[in-house]
Amino acid sequence: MNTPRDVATAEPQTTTDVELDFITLSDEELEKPYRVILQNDDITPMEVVVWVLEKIFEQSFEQASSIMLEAHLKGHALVTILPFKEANSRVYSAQSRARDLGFPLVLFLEPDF
Ligand code: TYC
Repeated sequence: MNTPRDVATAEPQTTTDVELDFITLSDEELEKPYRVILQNDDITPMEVVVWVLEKIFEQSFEQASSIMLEAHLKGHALVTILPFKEANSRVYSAQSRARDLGFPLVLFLEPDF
């Protein structure tokens, strides 16, 4: 039997395998337009999604609410279309803001070409 002391000093019983995919984009691809897609989840509050869209994607409250509702109802929604670097940086900022508040909001990119 483990005493509490044994438990506290035991090695972790689980391991985590992380898979990373790296993609390389040419200069030409970096200039091309990418769709920023908002993904629904069951946890992030609606008002947090709207706030993130307003702050990071400079959407009006009406636009942000409509995009959030479309994602909520259909699973995902188009937020905006931007060149790769700008799109990627906004996705990073939006997800960071959501993480800071403790929510798992996800946005992703799709080539629009
Ligand atoms: N489905 C979430 C809820 O009911 C709200 C939500 C909407 C979350 C859109 C993410 O992209 C999203 N609280």
